[in-house]
Amino acid sequence: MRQITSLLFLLISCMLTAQQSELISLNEGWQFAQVNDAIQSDPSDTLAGQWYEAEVPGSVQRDLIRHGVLPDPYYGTNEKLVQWVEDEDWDFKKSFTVTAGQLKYDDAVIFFEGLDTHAEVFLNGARILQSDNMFVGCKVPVKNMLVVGENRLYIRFYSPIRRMMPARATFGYDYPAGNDHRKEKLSVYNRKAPYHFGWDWGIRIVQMGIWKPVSILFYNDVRIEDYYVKQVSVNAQRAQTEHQIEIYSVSEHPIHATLSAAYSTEGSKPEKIQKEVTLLKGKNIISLPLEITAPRLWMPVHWGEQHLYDFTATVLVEDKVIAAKTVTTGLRSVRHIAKEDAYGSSFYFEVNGIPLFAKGSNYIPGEILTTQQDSAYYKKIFDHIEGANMNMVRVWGGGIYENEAFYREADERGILVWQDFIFGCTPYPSDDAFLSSVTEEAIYNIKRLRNHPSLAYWCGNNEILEGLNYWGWDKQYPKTVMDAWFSGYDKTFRELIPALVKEYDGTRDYTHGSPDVANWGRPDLFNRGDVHDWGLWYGELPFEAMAGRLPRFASEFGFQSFPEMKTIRTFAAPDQWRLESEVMQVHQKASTGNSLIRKYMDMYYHTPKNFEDFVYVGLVMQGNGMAESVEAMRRGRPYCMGALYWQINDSWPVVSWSSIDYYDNWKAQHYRMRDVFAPIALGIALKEDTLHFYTLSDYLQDINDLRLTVQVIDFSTGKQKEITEKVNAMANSSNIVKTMAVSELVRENDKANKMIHAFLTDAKGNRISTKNYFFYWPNKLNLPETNIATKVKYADGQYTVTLSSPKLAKDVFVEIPILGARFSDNFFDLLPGEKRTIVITSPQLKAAGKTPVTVKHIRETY
Ligand code: NHV
Repeated sequence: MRQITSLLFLLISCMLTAQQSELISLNEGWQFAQVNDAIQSDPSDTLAGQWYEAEVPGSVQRDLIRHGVLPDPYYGTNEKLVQWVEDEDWDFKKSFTVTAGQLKYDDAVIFFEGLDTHAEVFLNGARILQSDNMFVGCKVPVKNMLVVGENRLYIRFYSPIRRMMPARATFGYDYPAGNDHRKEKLSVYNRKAPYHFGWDWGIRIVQMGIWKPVSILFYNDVRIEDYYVKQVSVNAQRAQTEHQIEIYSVSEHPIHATLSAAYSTEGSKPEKIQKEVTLLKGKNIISLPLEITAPRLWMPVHWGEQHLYDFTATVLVEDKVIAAKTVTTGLRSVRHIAKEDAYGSSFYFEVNGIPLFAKGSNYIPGEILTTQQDSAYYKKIFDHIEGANMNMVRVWGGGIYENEAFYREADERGILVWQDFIFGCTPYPSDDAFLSSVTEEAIYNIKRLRNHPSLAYWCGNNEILEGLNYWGWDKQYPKTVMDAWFSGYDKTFRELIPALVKEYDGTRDYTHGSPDVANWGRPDLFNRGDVHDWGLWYGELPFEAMAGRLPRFASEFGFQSFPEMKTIRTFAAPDQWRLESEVMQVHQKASTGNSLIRKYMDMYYHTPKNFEDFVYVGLVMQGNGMAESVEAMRRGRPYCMGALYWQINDSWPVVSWSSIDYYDNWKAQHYRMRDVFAPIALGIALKEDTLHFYTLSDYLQDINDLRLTVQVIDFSTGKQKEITEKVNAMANSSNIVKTMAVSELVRENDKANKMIHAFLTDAKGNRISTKNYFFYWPNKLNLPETNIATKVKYADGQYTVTLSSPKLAKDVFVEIPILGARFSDNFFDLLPGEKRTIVITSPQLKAAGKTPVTVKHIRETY
């Protein structure tokens, strides 16, 4: 279907006569230099400085690394060697040719989609732009400045540090921006990705440069500046849409035109609405209502198809198309339900009128060198999101408003997006100039993202109110400053931004910030809204405790681990493989990180023999512990309606809370999230000596022909008992389908030697969910010593590994020294006598080369 409508658009585009418009990329041919090198007093001398070729989109630091001027910042302690760049100013220049034909167009507009951050742009001797917000794209009309032949563009980027130092001096304090890794906290004055300044998982690289494409548009008469398909109301019977079309005219005379909005769907003739309009010079905003009966709805993943419509707006004058624009969107309704109820105040999402349990994670930019996020990157991150059965991601406020490709992947795969505005963990200024920049930024990004059906929710910021209330700033700053921050908070996040969301989106819900009111230190507030439950980890609560303090919606909770050894080897030599070594400390940004991992490991595991075992046990602990929390949340619906863990990814190779490391290696947690987020998952809870078996279903239909098998397995001798029973999985809910007294299964003094192995099979006998239940964590289990037999079938691109063990091998980790290889499964329990086959894929695997495959299990670590 998409092809048909794309063809329709192609046809319309072809009808746009060649002389009507011309769009030319200006990404090629840039050079850059440090200011002192670049500027010469004699203009004819400018080429004498040290100019380097620049990649656009890119950044100064990324280019300096590419040219070998800066070392690989991820290796060893190199981070400190790249810091000097942020204190310098940088110049970019390029020339481009304009033809006489191009100069004949009515207008020429240069579009800078993103300049990071303090920039002045010159064209042929005129200053055409000053900008200071990396999140705002700028269009500049330049027809009068252009000449036939060579034209010169020059951009000066000012150090965001030196540029904003006077703001700090006049404020008289440093903001409490704890994640900004420099003494002078200048991140707050810069409308620039906060994570560039460092984070508690983040390397600091405060970049400068042209971080988004640059282009020039030549056109006659009019251009369609923006096209919003506003979904006024959508249900299965009809979709009421309002097509808001922004047309910019350069004609001195009014243009009488026919404006139309059209779409077509498979099996039906194209539909359209049109209107006679008069376009005046400048901006014209015209709205066309369009009703679609029996729309094919866009559904989240696991709920149905992600149908997308292409809508095309055209401006016709005397049957000639003079401008056209197509928007791809899905028709659906999304509402955030926050209402008082018997427990407190609910927090959940309703899609097409159906309550959704949100399964997912918090997402950070996956590259510190932001522009390395290309289309392959977005595809890959969404493969990981989809691969773990998520249906929602939160684009967290310390990163960036993501690129188009991010939301397009989300649209196509049915993943809902919770979008923070980019503010986090510290108060910000709220003076008029600052707020006017924020206003521009909000309008620009709301307009840029509002056509995406995946975009579900706007959130003002991450944890600023939490910080103001609970992080002790009132003891460090005078009352006048605190008061100003509180009132600045209200002005920015309760007045300004929501008003802009209402005006420019008008369909989606907004919250001032996350969390709403609940605080992890005050479980009495867990009955209201969303919670960032850091009781696990910072609060040092055991994993088991999470089931007893369910929130209405967990928008953050997490646990750290080291990345696996093959990732550590990329940045640390063997003599650095110690927790407190200089290199490992550079790659552990959370001050209490190592001690907390150790503390939890002491609670649950025998002390690992060496560093490599520590890394492995830590991965397993994170995976199993987080799965326990997430399962409890899913079992806890409808009281609890979401589990978005902190955090899915990394922006460089580092110790962090992520479930996938920087080189795309799934940590144990990612496999366990895949299992516990499965559309139908089996859950087990122990309550008063009784095991409760749950079916956890996201499907919209009841599944009535499932079979539950419960086995008691002795760690050494294998299966001792088996019970099977027919069960159902009721649609979109969590239900207890069977209970069994523990005493029926295992004697008290046998709990350290036996486990419960339970699984669900469908009518055809296919396994759809498996769950191993242990009565204790490994330091209280009598895990047997055992050897795993491994057989590998080697083929190019794919190894098939068959494993078996005479006795239980717990949390088996299959390792190969190739970054980013994919495993059909990993970190699993191998039952006594079980034969299990897994498939490893990577283009780097060769049949002839025989890359070594090694295995490890918990009993071997002590
Ligand atoms: O520390 C992990 C993550 C952060 O990376 C990120 O900013 O929003 N984390 C922890 C918290 N929030 C977030 C909770 N913050 C605190 C916990 C304990 C004391 C003070 C603050 C994310």
